[in-house]
Amino acid sequence: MDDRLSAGELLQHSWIKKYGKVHDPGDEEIKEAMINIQKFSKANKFQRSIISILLGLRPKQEDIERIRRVFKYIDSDSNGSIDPKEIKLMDKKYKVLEQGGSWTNILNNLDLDGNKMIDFHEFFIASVKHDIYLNQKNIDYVFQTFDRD
Ligand SMILES: [Ca+2]
Ligand SMILES: [Ca+2]
Repeated sequence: MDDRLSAGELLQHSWIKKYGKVHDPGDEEIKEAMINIQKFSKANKFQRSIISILLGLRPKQEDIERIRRVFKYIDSDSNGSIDPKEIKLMDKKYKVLEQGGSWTNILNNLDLDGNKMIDFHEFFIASVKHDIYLNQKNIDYVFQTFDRD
């Protein structure tokens, strides 16, 4: 029995060594997501619904993948949702919470379906870079959609 690694195993082995960390989000990505979440939570209800409609219509695949990595990273107990405890833990490292702010309140504003947990969909809407989506073309599109009656 040959105990050398097969080509496939070898490839996988060196890939893990070299790129194994590629699926962990970078500090900048996490920080940016948390800053965006905070910004989003301060927008009014109308602005928040426009953003969520836009993102529901035309999410960019690269954004979904990037934000999913950040989401999984913050979701430390891997139960598929983020709670205040988990994001507070992150903030100990990244310190993005503004003075007088509260992650519990921020997450409340993100919780669109009111189940007290932030799922990926809710997290994505809040943490993606909004200005890319908030261009005139997209906003016109939303208003045309609502203008039909
Ligand atoms: Ca969790
Ligand atoms: Ca929720």
